[in-house]
Amino acid sequence: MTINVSDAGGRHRSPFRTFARRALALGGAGLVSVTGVVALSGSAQAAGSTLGAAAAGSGRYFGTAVAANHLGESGYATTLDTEFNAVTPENEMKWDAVEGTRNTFNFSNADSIVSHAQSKNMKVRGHTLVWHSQLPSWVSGLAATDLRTAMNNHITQVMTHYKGKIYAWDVVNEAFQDGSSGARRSSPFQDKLGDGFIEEAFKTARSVDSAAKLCYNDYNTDGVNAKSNAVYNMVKDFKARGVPIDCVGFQSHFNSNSPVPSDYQANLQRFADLGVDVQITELDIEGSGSAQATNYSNVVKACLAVTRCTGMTVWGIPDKYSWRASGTPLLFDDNYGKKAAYTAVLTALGGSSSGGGTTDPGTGGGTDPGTGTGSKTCTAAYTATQTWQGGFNGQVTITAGSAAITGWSVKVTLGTGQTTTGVWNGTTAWDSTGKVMTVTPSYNGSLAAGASTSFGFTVQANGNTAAPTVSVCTAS
Ligand code: G2I
Repeated sequence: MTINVSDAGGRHRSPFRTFARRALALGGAGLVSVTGVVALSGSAQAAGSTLGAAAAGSGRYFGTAVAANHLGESGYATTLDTEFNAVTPENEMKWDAVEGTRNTFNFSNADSIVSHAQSKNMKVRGHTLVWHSQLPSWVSGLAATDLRTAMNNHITQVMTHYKGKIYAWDVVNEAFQDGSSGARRSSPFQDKLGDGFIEEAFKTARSVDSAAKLCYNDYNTDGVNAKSNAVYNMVKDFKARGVPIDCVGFQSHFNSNSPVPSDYQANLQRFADLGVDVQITELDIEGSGSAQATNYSNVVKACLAVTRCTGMTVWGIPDKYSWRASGTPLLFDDNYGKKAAYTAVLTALGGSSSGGGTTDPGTGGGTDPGTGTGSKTCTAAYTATQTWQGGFNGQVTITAGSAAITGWSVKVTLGTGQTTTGVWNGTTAWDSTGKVMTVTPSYNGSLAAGASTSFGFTVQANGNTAAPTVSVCTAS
């Protein structure tokens, strides 16, 4: 369950006691993921003037694939930092990049992307752990038992290295065949380990980082077709048997041969109805001008219409760095100029390039303008990330509105009987009842417009598994 609230203001924060401590490591059997839906903000949220800020207005992220070797280019870095609040390393986390030699891990390029993202409070999608492509030949050469060991070790080492830093992992990528067969794709994993390699990968992933959302990601699954039906049946089966899966990624690489399907939204919705989040993970649409713009707009609207569509990622920033540059499939031209597609996306997200129009704190419908902090706002969205017999972990994601903020404060009220046994990434002050904690940043107070951070806490339910109430986000 998710609650979004919004408030603005510049109230003073008192010195607070720190209860920061890492989440309990929760392992194994009985762990149930209840990662929840994202609801629209309940009160006035300034319309964003950037993609990230506009998406944040409905509690979503807007991300891009990033290549480490472009981060030094100022136009690239500026556009990334201004427009996006999530990143996916385009190639740097793939098996060949991080474990080209068995058990020798090289994270340097991926680390540079993750630390850049963290410094800007952007979400990171991890891409990808188990994929038949960009797979070193030493892996393909292994016999079954050894391959299983290598797969689980790879997942464990990579996820451990990035533990706590990844919003969602593409645990398994592109495991199904194209066409009408609905069969699994031949790969070293499929051919030697059988269908079970997918669920084994997800179970291993959950055991390593229980806070990251675990996704299955694929292409040509964007509409209802034989391939998406096969993925759908797998996800349904996983949910029925308690195999951990939190999300499904729809790559959404479109062109005239593979246009945006008319049942795109319906397809996202049927997956969401299985109890998983859905995400648009690698969006690009070949074309130009108004036709391209309309297609982009339709994709964004489809995500916004599906409550559990938690965010969108385009597969690169300027056309020139696209994996299919000649098709000019992205939102920015080679000089980082905004294309018609950019404006269409921003508009579909509810944003406006003229500066938003709703950022005036004196006229915003329902937000408390506070004192002296102008248009600074934030929203706070609660998600239960894990439950177990006797308790649960909650996470609150704070997202800045259309102006950068340097501090935030969120009030969390526990239910009757509930107590917390730990709070992390936040500093707490309790009221005299011991039920209401005001949480302020421990290190993560500065957020760019539209950027997010989160804190988490463990609740001992004492018979009450209701979600705590997250009531006010105050920005300063
Ligand atoms: O193919 C588009 C995407 C389909 N879904 C999974 C994604 O991971 C995939 O991304 C692309 C990257 O955008 C390309 O940049 O994956 C390709 C590889 O399958 C990437 O291309 C590779 C080139 O093939 C290599 O020659 C090159 O060394 O990029 C490498 C790094 O630039």
